[in-house]
Amino acid sequence: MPAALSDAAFLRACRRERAAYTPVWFMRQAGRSLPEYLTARGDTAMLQACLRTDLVVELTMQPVRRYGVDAAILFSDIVLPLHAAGLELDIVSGVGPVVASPVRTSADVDRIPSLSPEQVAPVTDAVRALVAELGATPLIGFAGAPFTLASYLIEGGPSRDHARTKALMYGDEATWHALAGRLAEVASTYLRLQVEAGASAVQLFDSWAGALSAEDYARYVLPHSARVLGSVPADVPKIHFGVGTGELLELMGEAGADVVGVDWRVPLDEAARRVGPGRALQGNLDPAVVFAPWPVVAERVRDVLRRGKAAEGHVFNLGHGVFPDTDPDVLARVVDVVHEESRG
Ligand code: 1CP
Repeated sequence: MPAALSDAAFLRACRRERAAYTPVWFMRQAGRSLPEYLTARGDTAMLQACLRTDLVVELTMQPVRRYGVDAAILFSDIVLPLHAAGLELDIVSGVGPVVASPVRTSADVDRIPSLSPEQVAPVTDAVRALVAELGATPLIGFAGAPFTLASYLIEGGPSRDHARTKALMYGDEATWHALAGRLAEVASTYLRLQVEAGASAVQLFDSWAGALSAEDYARYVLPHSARVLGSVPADVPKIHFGVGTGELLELMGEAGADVVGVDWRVPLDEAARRVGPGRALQGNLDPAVVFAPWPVVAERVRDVLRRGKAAEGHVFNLGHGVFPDTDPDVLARVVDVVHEESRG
């Protein structure tokens, strides 16, 4: 890795080293509120777009150019590797991932294919092109964690309460572990391929893990996520994120994260106490705050920065993804305030 890249503020903060300023990027910075995104994607279906190298490169670069963020995240989706491996699913506009036949029995689990490198060649080609174009700006690769992926497969689509997922988990533990094990294998392969192609950090999205108690998370989920994170080379920073995970922050760190992602519900100084030493934090401006008048936004940004000082390393982010109707100019101003204030 070139020295300028290795020395980037984002990677330094992930490694809990002093950085010249607090680095910032936004979950879902690609493919949301940008007019240039809508123009570039046109009527290309989401999963098709994720497998077009030229589009992935362009859509990943757009927020870097527009906002001056300190890291790029690959334009893709957590269900992309399952689709590429041959599982029948789609991303329905305005809904999210939808699975043709939900996975609920051990025979269904056996249908889940493993992922081979050539199936995601357009993605790894995009990673290589991006690394060349990004220079000293790090590229974050990502995958969906076994629980969050399993929820889509078991429920058949997005779910608020994850009731069927929990029913399988609690009622048929062997099938649950078989399913989570397969998904861990797909996620590990997908992350390894992105890292080999040049991604300099990875994020494991367990967006819906907050639906579980700490006890259930430890028993049914943590071992599988730990396997995924453990499969990534030690020198590649690993971010582990979920929504509503205030009660799980310590365990999500123990699963093997260098950086624990925190949603907007737990202030970062309290999150640092819960996570304990040896890990950095990422977060955690409420994504709805950007709709408030600018002085309120600026004060909230400063508050996140102040509380983030309690962590051994801090990567500024939203507490969850950018809302689709967010004004891009406000996000650009947030980046400026984070940089100015943290330069001290
Ligand atoms: O962050 C970025 O800018 C990169 C792009 C990205 C990422 C990181 C997309 C593009 N998806 C994701 C990850 C993802 N996908 C997560 C984890 C992050 C999170 O918690 O937000 C999850 C849960 C999904 C599943 C998903 N895909 C949803 C959520 C549905 C639900 O259960 O509520 C949706 C709406 C999608 C579709 C999707 N993914 C990405 C885009 C641009 C879109 C919209 C595509 C379209 O509708 O045309």
